[in-house]
Amino acid sequence: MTMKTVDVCLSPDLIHLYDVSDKVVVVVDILRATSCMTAGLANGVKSITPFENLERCELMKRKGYLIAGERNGQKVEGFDLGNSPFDYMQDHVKGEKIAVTTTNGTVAIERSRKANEVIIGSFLNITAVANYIKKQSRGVLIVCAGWKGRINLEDSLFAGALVDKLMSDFDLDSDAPLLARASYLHMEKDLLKRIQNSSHAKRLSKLDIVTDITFCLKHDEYDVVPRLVGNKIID
Ligand code: 3SL
Repeated sequence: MTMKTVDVCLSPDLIHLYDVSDKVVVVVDILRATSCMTAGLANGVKSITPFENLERCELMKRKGYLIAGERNGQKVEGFDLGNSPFDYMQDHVKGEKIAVTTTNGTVAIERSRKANEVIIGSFLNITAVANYIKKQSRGVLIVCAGWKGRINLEDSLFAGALVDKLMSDFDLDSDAPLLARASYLHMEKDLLKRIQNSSHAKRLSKLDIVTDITFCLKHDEYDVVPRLVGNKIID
């Protein structure tokens, strides 16, 4: 029997190198888009519709959606929510439909649309995601959102942590999973310190959102597995 495979795409700009049509794609943007989506759906948000384009996202307000958005880490003026997981955990968002646009996370989701299935990963739901993937018959590609086409530390480390959980059931499709896993195993003991040193954590620290970073690194807070169904991400 041929083993299923797992691979890691370290930037959405590299996704053209992969045939995702028969794959489960796990999109990850630890700081902070996919952590927000995980926390929101776990806390009762009805659905989350991702947009690459800010103006298209804004138009959803007229259709009764709450609109969430961030550019360069900062909340978009006039939007209902920013890109903090705590925005997605407020009482008034429960049962609501959210339309969201972010600098990298929603771009990575858009570019993964050709996949057989797209799911949303974060440290907050990593074990639930691993267990879900193990039950599927297809290979897996972990797509890291990175930063404007560049590779980042936190998404690569999540990819390594997920590869580590999948290794007994999956063959590795390239060297990227090996690289990501080795980095994760090297840094897992002091993840917060390591990630506080990353370029994006430094960017966010200037905005004084250290609490968000600490929260986004918590493992297994939730057991939801958000999935893209049509245009909506639902639990
Ligand atoms: O790029 C993104 O999608 C965001 O998650 C970035 S930020 O953490 O809100 O700055």
